[in-house]
Amino acid sequence: MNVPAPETGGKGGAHARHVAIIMDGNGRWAKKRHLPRAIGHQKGVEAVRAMVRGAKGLGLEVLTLYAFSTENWRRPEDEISDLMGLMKKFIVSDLDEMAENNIRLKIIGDYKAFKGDVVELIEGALKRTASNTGTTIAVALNYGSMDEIARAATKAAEQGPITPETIAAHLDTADLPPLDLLIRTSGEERLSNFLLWQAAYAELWFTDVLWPDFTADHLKQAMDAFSGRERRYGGR
Ligand code: V0D
Repeated sequence: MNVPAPETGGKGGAHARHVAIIMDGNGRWAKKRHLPRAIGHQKGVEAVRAMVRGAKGLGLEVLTLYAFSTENWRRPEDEISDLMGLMKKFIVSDLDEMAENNIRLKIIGDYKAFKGDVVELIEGALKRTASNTGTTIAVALNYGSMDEIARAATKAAEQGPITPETIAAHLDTADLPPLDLLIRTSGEERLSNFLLWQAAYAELWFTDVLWPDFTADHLKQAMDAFSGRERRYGGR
């Protein structure tokens, strides 16, 4: 069935291969300091950069980051255009380093809904890193899990019976290893329409640390805790 093989032997030791992070708390970080929200987002980008650099040293195969959700379109227009600006700036400033560090970029979500210039930059970044063999950074852009599952089920139905396996085979994450660990920063303990299907057997880790303050060391802590936990997948 659609269930991962249970880990063999005793307690833990298993190493997280695929970690996802809901990067929450940029706004709260700024508010605490009486700074504009945009500064919080800028700080958030710096934390992303540090995390991408740190992922390599942690032996992660895949780091999935929730950058822009389908719900983000409901934010004020000037904040959305700020985020679009940050995206473009991020690609221009960071693509070289990521490409040189053998990072493979992947997008989950419907990024084609963005404006033409953003789509072009994204597709350039995907192309440039497509044959890289190091850490995969999967970035959720205009991503919503219910939307992803609906799209996957539609494709599955076109080809035959809908089963958990055929749905899973059409998810945006179909080519990635199973999600091991899902982290959310900034104190909220919800999935907020992120990786609902993939989280079925994942460990969940919630921290009060705000995203701009979250470091590779925090990530390591969460991964170490994961290694210490025995996963049963509902069995015994
Ligand atoms: C940080 C604001 C575009 C929110 C936007 C590595 C978070 C800027 C990309 C991206 C990030 C573009 C092309 C591509 C993959 C990703 C991106 C990250 C962060 C995480 F192929 N903006 N952006 N990726 N931020």
